[in-house]
Formats: sequence, structure tokens, C-alpha cells
Amino acid sequence: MTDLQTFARDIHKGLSAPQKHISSKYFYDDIGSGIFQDIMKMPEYYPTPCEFEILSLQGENIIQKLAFNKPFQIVEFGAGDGIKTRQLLKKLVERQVDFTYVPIDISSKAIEELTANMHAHLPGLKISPMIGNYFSMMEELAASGVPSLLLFLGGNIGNYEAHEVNSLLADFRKCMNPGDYLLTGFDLQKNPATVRCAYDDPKGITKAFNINLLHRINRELGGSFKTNQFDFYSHYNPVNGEVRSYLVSLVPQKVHVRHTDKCYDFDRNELIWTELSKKYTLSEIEEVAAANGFRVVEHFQDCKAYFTDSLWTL
Ligand code: AVJ
Repeated sequence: MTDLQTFARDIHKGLSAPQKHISSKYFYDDIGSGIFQDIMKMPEYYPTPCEFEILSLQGENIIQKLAFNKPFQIVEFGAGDGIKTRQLLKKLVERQVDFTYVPIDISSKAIEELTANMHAHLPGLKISPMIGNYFSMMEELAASGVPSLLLFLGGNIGNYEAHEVNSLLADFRKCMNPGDYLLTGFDLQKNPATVRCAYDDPKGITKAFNINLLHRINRELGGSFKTNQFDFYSHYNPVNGEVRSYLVSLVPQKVHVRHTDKCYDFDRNELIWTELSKKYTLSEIEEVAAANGFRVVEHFQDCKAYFTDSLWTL
């Protein structure tokens, strides 16, 4: 199946379900990745500066925990612009450690920019980028047998429901050998108002990020969404740490998708669920690690304890 066919099938499944939904993985076409760059620059969006701080100030400490005895690779899933990761890589390049950086991202534009940036800032870095979704790359990586540090940063794991977290971690395990490491970014539970503001910004950038899903369906699948007839709603539940985001149909309406020749009816105020962004406690993280056969090496947190990059090993 081509990526377009998979997209068409997933959209059809999601829009014909009793509770309509679109997977947040579809946010990241080239335009959506661009809007996400804008989100990361918003003063309300704390995860980016927090993780930047962790990788800048604690990069040395993270590196010291790695016990590789031959050249290794650092494989980054969902690399994005790589600016945060660069803080960690810089430390290794400065120490003339022998390693290769393997960034993987679904946006070819993001990978091109990242590669150019890395070359400009870290000329000594060995980099072999891959464009595509993580899972098609995993088998290749497993077969290589090169000692690995896997990076899954930015709090992307927050987008996964509990059962999906387990299968994702099982996939990571499959491409790891004993002695390999996984460094995962988890957004931590904190003052609920702080979380709320990060996902419901006053300028409507997060709204544009969500509305782009509808534009994307229009562009790629010949959808007939009138995007001004949808609003955005986001809700944080501090009891379970879940931010859930939605598009809201402002009027009763029908939408046609040419690619699949399907029609979808929306009631007034009907929701399309677009994203889960789960905030964790440290003890939940420990439980998730243990339940999936990982040993926690250390949690590296920013000074406000808003975010953690958690280092695990097999
Ligand atoms: C890229 C998944 C970490 O959940 O915080 C930002 C995406 N969504 N604002 C997050 C996002 C709304 C982001 N992650």
C-alpha cells in the first residue's frame, strides 16, 4: 500500500467511526511540520526549552552513562529540526567520540533542513539520515547489529495510548541488543494551568496545526472541508494527565472525499478527536519501563521538573 492509500484508509476509518478521529501522526506533512516549528517558538510551549535545557546542561551526564566499547550509532526517531539533539551531539563531537547520527523523520523537508543545519554547526559529525516512518526502518536497524542509543525525544510518546506505548516499546526492543540504550522524552505532570496554556494558545497556532489536518485531506485526498466551519477545542485532565484535542464542527455539514468517494455527516458541535498528549509522573514512567522489560538508568530533568529525558537500557 502506498502512503497515500494508507492515509486515505485511515481517514475513512476515522471519519466513519461513531466517535470521529484522525491520528495525530498526520499533523506532520511539510506544512504541519512548519506550524509545529512555530508552536515550539511560542512562549507557552514549555517542553521545547525544557528539553533544550536538559540536553544542554546534562548532556555530559547522559553521555557518561553510556558504556559502549566500540563505535555506535545514535538513532533518532522523529528527529524534527534536531536543534535540541545537537546539544547532545556537540558534546560527543567535541570529545571526538566515534559515532554516527541516524536521524529518521517522515518529513523530507525536515530531514533536509536538519542535515544542512548539522553540517553547518557540527562539521565533524557523521550523519546518515533516513526519510520515512519509524517502523519500516526498524528492521534494517536491528539487522545492522551496531551498538545503539535510540532517541525518542520531544515528548512524542505522549501521543500514544497506554496499549500503543507498549507496542511501540516492544518495537524499540526488537531493534535493540543488550547494552543498547533508549532515551525518551516524557512531559511531566505539573500545574494544570501551565499545561492548558501550552495546548490552547491565544494566537491560535495550535488551532492552525489542527485545522491543517483538514487542509491536508482537501489537498491530498480531494476533501471538501470548509475549514472555517470547524473550531478547535483542547482539554487537560490533571487527574489522569491527558490533554485531548479536538476539531469541532460548527454547523451540521456534509463532507465529501473524492479519493475514496465517501461522504461524512457532521452534526453541529460534533467532535473529531485529533490528539492525545499524555503527561506522566515519574512513578508512571518507572512502571512503563518495568512493564516492558527495560531498566531505568536515570531520569534527567530540567530545573523546573517540567520534563524528563529518561535513559533506559535492556
Ligand atoms: C510533538 C507530540 C510532543 O504533544 O506536545 C504540540 C505536539 N500538539 N502542540 C505535544 C503538539 C500540540 C507535541 N509533540
